[in-house]
Amino acid sequence: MHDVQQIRNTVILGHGHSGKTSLAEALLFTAGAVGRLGRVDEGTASLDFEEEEIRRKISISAAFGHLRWQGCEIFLTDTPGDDNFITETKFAARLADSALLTIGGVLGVRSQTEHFVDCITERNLPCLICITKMDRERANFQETFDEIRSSFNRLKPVVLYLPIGAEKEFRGAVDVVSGQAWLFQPDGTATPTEIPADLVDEVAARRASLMEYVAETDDDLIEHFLEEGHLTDEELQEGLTAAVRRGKLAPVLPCATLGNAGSSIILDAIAQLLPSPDQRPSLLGVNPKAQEPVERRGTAYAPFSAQVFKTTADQFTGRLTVFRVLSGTLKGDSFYNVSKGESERFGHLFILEGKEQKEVDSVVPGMIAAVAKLKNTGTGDTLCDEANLVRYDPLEPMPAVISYAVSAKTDKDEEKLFSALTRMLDEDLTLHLTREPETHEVLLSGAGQIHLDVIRERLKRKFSVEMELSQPKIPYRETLKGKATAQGKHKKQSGGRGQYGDCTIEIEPLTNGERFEFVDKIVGGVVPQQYRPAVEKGIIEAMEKGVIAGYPFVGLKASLLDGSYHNVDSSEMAFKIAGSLAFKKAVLEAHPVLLEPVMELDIRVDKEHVGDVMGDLNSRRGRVLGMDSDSRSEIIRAQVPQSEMQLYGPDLTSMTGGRGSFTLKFSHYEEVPSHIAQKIIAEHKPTESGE
Ligand SMILES: Nc1nc2c(ncn2[C@@H]2O[C@H](COP(=O)(O)OP(=O)(O)OP(=O)(O)O)[C@@H](O)[C@H]2O)c(=O)[nH]1
Ligand SMILES: [Mg+2]
Repeated sequence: MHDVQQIRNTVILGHGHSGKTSLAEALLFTAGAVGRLGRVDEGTASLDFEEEEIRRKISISAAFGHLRWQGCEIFLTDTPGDDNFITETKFAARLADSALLTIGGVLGVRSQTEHFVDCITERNLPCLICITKMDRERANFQETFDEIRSSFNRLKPVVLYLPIGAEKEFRGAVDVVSGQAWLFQPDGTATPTEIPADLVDEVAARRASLMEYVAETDDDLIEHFLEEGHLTDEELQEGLTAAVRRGKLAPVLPCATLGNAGSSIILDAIAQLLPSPDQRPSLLGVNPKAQEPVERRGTAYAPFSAQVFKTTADQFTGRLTVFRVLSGTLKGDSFYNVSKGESERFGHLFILEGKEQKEVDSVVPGMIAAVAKLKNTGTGDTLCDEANLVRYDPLEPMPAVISYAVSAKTDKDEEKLFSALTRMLDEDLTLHLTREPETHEVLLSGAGQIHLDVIRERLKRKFSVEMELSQPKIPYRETLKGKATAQGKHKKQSGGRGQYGDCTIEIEPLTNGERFEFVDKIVGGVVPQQYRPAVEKGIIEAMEKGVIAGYPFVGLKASLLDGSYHNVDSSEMAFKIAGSLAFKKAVLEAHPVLLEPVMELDIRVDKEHVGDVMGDLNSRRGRVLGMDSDSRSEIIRAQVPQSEMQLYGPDLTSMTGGRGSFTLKFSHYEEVPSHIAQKIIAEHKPTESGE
């Protein structure tokens, strides 16, 4: 049924708003895979079908298209361009055989474009570059091309088609290789035409330049070129195809897919120039049992292997597992999940077309397939033939950059919320749920503000539960710097049985890093043995509640020095209260201070942003520990108080135009500077009196 040599699996990459979804829709429509040209702005795109995408007019999840062109079966993955959803884009890029990179004809290269170019060059993915929105005012093919060449020469861009007309007049393109000119038709196809007179010389010049580029990609060709001064038509065509398939040249084409202009030339280029799965290098994995490296080729006859790159949770249809077949043929009703070490059975095999699922009997390399209701398979898992084990590297999500304390809007929904969130963790590896032991809050962390907003909307739509997010509490602590002695006396002797407890304690800082130490220094029987542990308990309980700002008290050594008791009225309870009174009184005399958690921060930025990022760290009370650099970026290591890092993700994005990233982990506790501590203490006061 499916001929691997005719399959193309290509991922569409590009910065947000560069026209990826519109391009995919135009390709699907032109090839007859969908009945109408879907439009993002009208909410009719078959690939941006989720409500959260329609409302925002952006792509949030990878979506899949499937079409036939020139005898080829093309699997398209449309990806999100926004930083918030980049993890899924990276997963999709890692499992594709080739890429279409979109760059807008008006705005050109954006800072985020670099992420996508990295995805392409890291795997040496064969790619076509589509200069989009050529119909817009001020769209400029030549300037955009020059910009691509100066920013991303590593892609080796070459002009494959020259546009005919510009802006509103953009109406066709000339194939630089064959010299054939084409006029675009509203249905996305193109009809042959004469090269406009004013383009004749330019086409010739472009062809000469292309020839040189192609010749340079191959030793035989360059030899021939240098001898003859040119390549034959055949050498040029074949040399170009070979160079593109090996990722050595990236052809550039113009299009304006909103009016469906240029779709057929892009489809032609996908079919003719981009590789089939069996033309890509072998895949490297390991056999986990034998602990040996294993290679797999992308042919239908190799042992079956695949990798899961998306899992969706749906309240009604259940779980859908989407995977890319990497080698071999899958038929039947089960496979082996080597990452989990168990077989999984499934009912039907599907391929995806937008939100539709189409059942198929078997799948071969290059195909993106899906099965429903697997029990234990998750994103990143390798699936294979049980008799021929292979496991590929897992997919690493981008680190979370923003955290909020999460709770249900109404208390009764708490359980429902967390069960829904737990299901969502499954489908979204950038989402994390953690319980903070000190503040007792549950934190929801994600890839950015929009990401968490989308999660909130999805929870409401799919699980009918409303979530609230608030700034997480900072787990401050209290401690003391001085020494003090105080007496605590609890005495009540009116009516019924009285209460009497009296103790004197001395407190001082504990320097061994422990939270608490209690020393009994009572001589003789001024406080009977049985009441002394009660004093200790009273202090511990009071420590948990804190003294100056309501945070747990740490680093305390307390010595019980003296006290008195009453034969009838003394009790454990009375001594507990006396202990806590003595402690609270003593603390106020012992120079109490607040401690705050300090985080260790690694920031990656490019050189030009180092100054801004350092200046900003300074204003956040940060301390730079060191700087490092690798081939692509500068790495700044710093320590910054947690309270200054609350919205660092979005801030870093705006400081660096999306080209910065960071990781954060707890380092240690440190004293809060007194002017800041005063504010925190003052904020605590009103609730204390309200208690
Ligand atoms: N004039 C014109 N507008 C276009 C063209 N292609 C896309 N647009 C518009 O550009 C905007 C972004 O297009 P999308 O296709 O959603 O871009 P995208 O790259 O998928 O964006 P994200 O999914 O958010 O990353 C929309 O308003 C489109 O209507 C085009 O060829 N011409
Ligand atoms: Mg999109």
